[in-house]
Amino acid sequence: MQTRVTTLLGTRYPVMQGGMAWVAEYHLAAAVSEAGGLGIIGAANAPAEWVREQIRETKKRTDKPFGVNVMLMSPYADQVAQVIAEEGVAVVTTGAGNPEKYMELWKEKGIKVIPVVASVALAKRMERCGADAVVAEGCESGGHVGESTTMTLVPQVVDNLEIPVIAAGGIADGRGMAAALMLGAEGVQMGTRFVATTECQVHPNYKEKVLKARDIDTRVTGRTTGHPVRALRNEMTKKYLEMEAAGATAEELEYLTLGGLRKAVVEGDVKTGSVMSGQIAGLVKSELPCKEVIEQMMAETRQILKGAAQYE
Ligand code: FMN
Repeated sequence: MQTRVTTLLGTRYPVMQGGMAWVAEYHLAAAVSEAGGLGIIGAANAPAEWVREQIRETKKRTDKPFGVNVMLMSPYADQVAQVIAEEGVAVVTTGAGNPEKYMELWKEKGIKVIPVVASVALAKRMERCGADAVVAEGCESGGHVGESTTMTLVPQVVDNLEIPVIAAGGIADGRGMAAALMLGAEGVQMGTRFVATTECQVHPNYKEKVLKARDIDTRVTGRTTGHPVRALRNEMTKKYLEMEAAGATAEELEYLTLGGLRKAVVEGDVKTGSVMSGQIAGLVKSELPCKEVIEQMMAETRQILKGAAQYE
């Protein structure tokens, strides 16, 4: 399937794996790229040398394009931006801020810059500052979330931009992808679906929790602090939401989640850790290799798009 996104990314399919803190390391990124999508290393708050090593390990496993997700609020963002330019990757996705100050550095190296946005205003600002595409991420998604749903956000971003739009949030199969294309997106990014893959290195407890999740099992914590995060409900989210309702301060709440994602991903503590996941976890019922996830999804998408003629 060819869209402006496959041309931009240099991939076979318009499918990206979301950069996920602690989750998206080189095994996963390389597997997604080898399968024809765009694998992405999640740099999050990691030091630049960790990112360099991840890029090099990914290159050992695939000669296909892959990307790095840069969290612009990271204390290491400047060094990470530099490492990315030095090592050379195909794509950078950015979150939590404005990538404008790195644009020249990356563009000079031919790196495509794709900010993740949750509003039309931010999407327009990113296009003005030279973004090659945007990921429009709806609040169904796992991790940090905005206000709008994918269904409402994507067509509004599409209407306001010239550059291609990639839809994210709540997509895990061909039905979701076909719907995203119908909304005007030219590609999709998935996080939660890729957590439950063979190549994903998260602790088995984390995968099991995603696989067992039902439709209503996620919770959004942190609305009162201005940093809402979606995760699967557990002891931590229960306590957090109770404390939030009781008027706890941002500091008290932060203490509860400090290192929480690492605890869940690395140690498998899915009770008191933060099991970030999107609402679509309820649809994810089996752990599969990335190649199967992508190929099944593409076959299903094509089938649905063909069948769409019945509504004429
Ligand atoms: N997005 C980022 O831009 N940076 C991150 O560090 C990040 N960490 C995430 C960690 C987890 C465990 C999950 C599930 C998502 C994270 N995300 C992050 C969002 C994903 O990149 C992706 O956009 C999102 O998961 C898409 O929605 P979905 O989960 O419904 O597929």
